[in-house]
Amino acid sequence: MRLDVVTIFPEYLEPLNVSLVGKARARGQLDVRVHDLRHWTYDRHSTVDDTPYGGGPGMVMKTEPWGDALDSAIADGYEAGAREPVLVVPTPSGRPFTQEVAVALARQPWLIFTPARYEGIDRRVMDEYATRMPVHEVSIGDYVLAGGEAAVLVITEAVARLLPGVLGNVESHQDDSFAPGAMENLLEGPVYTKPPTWRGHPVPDVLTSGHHGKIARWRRDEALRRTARNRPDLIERCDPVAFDRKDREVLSILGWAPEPDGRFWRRPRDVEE
Ligand code: 6GU
Repeated sequence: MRLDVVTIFPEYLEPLNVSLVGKARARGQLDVRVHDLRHWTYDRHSTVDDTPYGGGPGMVMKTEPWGDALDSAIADGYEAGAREPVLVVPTPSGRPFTQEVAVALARQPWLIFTPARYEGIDRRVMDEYATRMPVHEVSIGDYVLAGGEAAVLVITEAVARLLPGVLGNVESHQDDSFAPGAMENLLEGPVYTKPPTWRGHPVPDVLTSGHHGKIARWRRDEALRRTARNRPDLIERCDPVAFDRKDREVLSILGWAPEPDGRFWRRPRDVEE
């Protein structure tokens, strides 16, 4: 997979040299090119932004540097044999970046990222490239970052670990908390390793019992507990056929009850914990 990133902070992308993504690059599984947007400015101050038409606070990134930078990265990629570029535009106004989107992006041969300051890029840039390639505007969550670079790191890591041969264990991502279809989208429960007791905290007995059936059931109970506590929205969204008798028992103990349609809703509490 080829990745191009156009940014005014190339050094912000240094983490792409480290860990999983760094190793994937070293092995030739990922070809990452970071481009300095200011290279495509021609004035003394390397200006990349200007005041917004229509007024208002903040600045808007100018069309010309982005157009020239993207044209250059795109021409470069095609010359290197890359095909079918997809433009990924990090913006708090984008569609939510989910595991499903990560899986879809991991199937693409070439991603071009355009991290911007949050007031954003002149709309005509996206309109122009949308005539030549798919453009995906994505947000990594409901908060506002000062710029899209951190989002590029997040998206790249989520995508790179899905590429064939990048994760050591092929099955590692099939039971990810948000893997499409996996565990009905429950969060993963807690994990333990040696020593058996640390500072007076023992590992739960069931995990050392050798009872595979009991271990699987315990893990599922823990997953349900953690999901009910941290992400009640995921329980409410679950298709009720995904819950077996024991699941229902656990949810009921946690204060959940089935609606007539079968979906689970948190029972109203007298006192909030
Ligand atoms: Cl992708 N960019 C910025 N600037 N802020 C964000 C974001 C992206 N996703 C959530 N907040």
